Amino acid sequence: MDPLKKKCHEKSAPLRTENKALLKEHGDKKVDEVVLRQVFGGARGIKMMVWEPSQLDPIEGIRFRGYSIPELKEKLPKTPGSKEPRPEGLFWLMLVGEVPTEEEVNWITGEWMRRSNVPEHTFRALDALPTDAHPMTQFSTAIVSMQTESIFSRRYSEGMSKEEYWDATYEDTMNLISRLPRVAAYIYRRTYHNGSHIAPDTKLDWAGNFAHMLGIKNEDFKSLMRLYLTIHADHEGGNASAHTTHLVGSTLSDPYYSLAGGMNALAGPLHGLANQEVIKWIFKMVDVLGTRKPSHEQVADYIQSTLNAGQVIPGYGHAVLRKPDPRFIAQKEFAEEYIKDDEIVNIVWMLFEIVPEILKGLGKVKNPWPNVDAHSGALLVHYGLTEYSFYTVLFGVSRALGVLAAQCWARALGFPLERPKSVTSQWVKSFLAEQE
Ligand code: CMX
Repeated sequence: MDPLKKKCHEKSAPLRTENKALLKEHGDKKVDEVVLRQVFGGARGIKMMVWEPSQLDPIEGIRFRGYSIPELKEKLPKTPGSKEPRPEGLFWLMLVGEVPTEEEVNWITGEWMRRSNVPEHTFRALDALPTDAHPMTQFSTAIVSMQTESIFSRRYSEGMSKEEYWDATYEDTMNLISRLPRVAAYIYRRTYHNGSHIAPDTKLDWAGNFAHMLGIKNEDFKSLMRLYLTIHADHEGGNASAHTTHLVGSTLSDPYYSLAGGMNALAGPLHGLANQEVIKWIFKMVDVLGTRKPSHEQVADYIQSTLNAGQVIPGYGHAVLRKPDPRFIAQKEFAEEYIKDDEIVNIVWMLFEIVPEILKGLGKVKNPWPNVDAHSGALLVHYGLTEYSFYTVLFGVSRALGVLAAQCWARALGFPLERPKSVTSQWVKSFLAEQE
């Protein structure tokens, strides 16, 4: 058994026993109350699932196994010559709850390279799609097409015991994560660079090699990818991509089907697609205003015109957060350190000064602050990755780390089929009548 898998088993097996005992004793304890507003309002804030890799605080933001983003930046092993944490280290942390050593992170890097072979039919499936198919359509297709390789599915049909589910899920998780950068880079190169593909560099780490296969030759861009793929990895279990992956997985669909489901949720403009919407909106703004150095008044007017048109300001607001997103701040700090006087970055910072006041003025927006998507596009544009339709794929490659680590735990802890209750409007009316 490989060292990570062994550790995962050593950590999860006793917790499963502990949880069983805990539920036997406290199973009827009330942890939440649900009001009608939540029933109609997208189940905001209802506690209804257990998610081990990370937890989100409305004010502090995300913590991965208890560690904030600044702490991760300090504690996770780095690639020599880069100051940014390696996503491999975050995956180890999310999976087993321990900050890995450099040796352990190097082991994952090697393991993911070893497992990274993408089946030939996946490339053929992608080639069958028009190159103007949205990159998220291509990404989702590629993930489902690789389901033919699922070890979980094969072992289930052979009659696997429940006790082994976690083991097969771990194998699929490791294979799937290993392959995602190749698939994503293939989509990028076929869509925007006439299919001139770049072979992997087996000496590089997971994120560095991804940057290399995208074809952007810049060491700072490799560092950006390390940071980007770390901070987008998880945001507890209730967000749409995580929850969808969890829900699909709860039917014992394998990690390929589950992740594809999660990616389809990420592709929505209120979720992961917002990163492309932000830069699209900024590009349109500079086009309409005819300048890349707009004044405060011009930007404020443009924001107002977007709101007047009945649209949201992309990159602002959040269903849980009530402060500027630490993932936004981490990207801002990266820009402050690596990027000097970039016009689009300057606009992003200007928006940070102007948008919150305007949104507060609407009186209905619960969080007027920027989220993770408000900054990422400007950084990518700076390094020449201007094709914004691709941005959500980058988000997806990262998000796979958290949602698949969580799926390993869901199997290890023996979580059941997810099945909440729905009601009809008529039921609500009758319920209220009875109350009166
Ligand atoms: N611009 C304009 N209006 C906004 C807004 C924004 N950025 N954020 C919220 N609002 C509006 C809502 O549309 C809603 O209006 P109505 O009552 O007229 O429908 C009202 O404010 C209340 O919404 P809320 O409770 O503050 O926010 P929700 O929890 O319902 O939604 C989110 C959260 C993220 C969908 C919303 O803030 C939004 O649409 N933001 C812009 C899109 C975006 O950046 N999404 C990315 C989120 C991060 C991620 O998942 O990647």
